[in-house]
Amino acid sequence: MMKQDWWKKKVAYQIYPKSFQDSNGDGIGDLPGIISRLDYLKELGIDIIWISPIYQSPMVDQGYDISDYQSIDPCFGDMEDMRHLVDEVKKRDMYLLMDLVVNHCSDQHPWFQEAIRDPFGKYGNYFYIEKKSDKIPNNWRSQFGGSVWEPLPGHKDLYYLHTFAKEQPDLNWENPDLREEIYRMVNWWLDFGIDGFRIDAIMNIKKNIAWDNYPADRPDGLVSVSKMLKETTGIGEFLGELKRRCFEPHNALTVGEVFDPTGERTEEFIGEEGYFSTMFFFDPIVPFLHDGLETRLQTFDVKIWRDIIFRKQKQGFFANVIENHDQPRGASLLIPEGDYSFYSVSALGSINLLLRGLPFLYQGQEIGMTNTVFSSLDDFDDTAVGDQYKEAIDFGYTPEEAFAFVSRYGRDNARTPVQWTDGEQAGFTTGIPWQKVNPNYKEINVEAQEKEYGSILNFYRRLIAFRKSEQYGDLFAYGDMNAKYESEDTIFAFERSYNDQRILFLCNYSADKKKLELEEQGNVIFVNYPQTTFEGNAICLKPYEVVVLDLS
Ligand code: ISL
Ligand code: CA
Repeated sequence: MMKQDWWKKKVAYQIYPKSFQDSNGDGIGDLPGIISRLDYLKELGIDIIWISPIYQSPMVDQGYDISDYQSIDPCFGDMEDMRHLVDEVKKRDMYLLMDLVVNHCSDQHPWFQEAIRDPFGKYGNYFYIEKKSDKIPNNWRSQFGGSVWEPLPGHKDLYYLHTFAKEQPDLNWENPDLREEIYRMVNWWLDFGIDGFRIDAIMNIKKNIAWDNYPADRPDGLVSVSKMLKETTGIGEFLGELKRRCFEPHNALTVGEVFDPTGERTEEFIGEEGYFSTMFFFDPIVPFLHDGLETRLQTFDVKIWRDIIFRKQKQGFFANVIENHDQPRGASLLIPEGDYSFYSVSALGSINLLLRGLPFLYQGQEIGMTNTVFSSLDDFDDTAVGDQYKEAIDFGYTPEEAFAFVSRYGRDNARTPVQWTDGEQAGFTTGIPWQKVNPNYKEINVEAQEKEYGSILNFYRRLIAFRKSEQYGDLFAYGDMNAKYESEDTIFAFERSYNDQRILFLCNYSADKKKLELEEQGNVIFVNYPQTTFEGNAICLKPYEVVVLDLS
């Protein structure tokens, strides 16, 4: 039987702090803003909160470039606010995860500044600094485009490695002194009172330090650095040590950002002896993980999506997401255009919450926030968008198609401010928001949905309460999962079972009605339509109807 860790019965929520709630009118969300919304999250049924980075940062990559790991960026508040936040979270019996970004830091971090001053000294060895040679620079392309090698400022013949932006130099995990420094910092935060971490870009920490070239994959002659990461072994030594030195002694909850479409890493990473408590299940939302899926997802195919999910459900207890700060809004990616409605959004939410795994909601998901509208490339703030656009052009898209592509997949879609009200700037700020509010805030906002029983928000509240209910909580947390009615292309159905309890989840993920002969009858225990229609042994499902039956 599956291990019954406490967190498996919980529901988690990601806060992207810049866009959550501003408290002082500077247009940037902050810690006091988060504190002011804790009751809202509690009422929604959230137990675990993950906050994207709030450390001191020049914000080249919105906080994923850290210049001091042990202080809070002034745009978010200060250490006292952080203390306050931790206390307020605990007071509500909730848990707090910070974002652990240790593949790289900021080029403004004192370590890197010291490395520039003395590349061959102690801090030079905290980074990958190499002499120019026939191997350096090699042909690896950074995740945000261009070479991973950048000349070290002030040193003609030296280069440093960055797998993301050039302002994010990679930390040298091969160096035991660097690792010690990281462990000290991680333990400091755990001692401070946080409950664990979401762990950023962790697969990047182990490099092929022979710096071999790989076959180019685009006209720029470079190859995505992910190719090297995929083929390099030995990361387990670092991750095992990190676990033993930090996570284990603190009994921390850890969620790895691990891309693993083949599933080969599941057992090693999140099995009984795994490095992390769990890791995100990205397969169904990150199109580039699958050959050809990108184009198919543009005309969304429920069968492909469902089968990707079913393939890995049994392998491990993953963290389930339909969106995050790096991906489009789930309601825009996973619901065909034109089908957006209370029913489709609630169906998507039900799948997110009732599958096996730890569900993560992303801020605004609970009110059905959608992708936004961009009028030109200037509308984007994200450092990743330039290369996304170039890649689309390289792929053969026209400039119009390439713009449509980044508008659909761009990370800024998920980074617009949370829509709290239909007032000025959607109630996010009294000033000018750092990122434009999605123009649909008049229709889609928290305040309006609180007042309406049949809103998406109130549906999510009932859904989360159902998932955690006395009667079915153990079943959803610890129960098995078996796919059902798989030969029906638009039916998303599965059985969950635990001890002698069994439920059937049924969803007609389509805009057309569907009559389905049932193998077994049961009591209706959860729905997204006011009425359920049976005809003999069949159930007549309306568009995007969800029905959960108790079969026990
Ligand atoms: O964003 C992506 C694609 O849209 C990914 O390739 C992303 O770069 C990758 O998932 C790593 O993401 C994490 O680390 C990055 C940061 O920009 C992302 O926001 C973060 O989630 C660098 O720290
Ligand atoms: Ca602010």
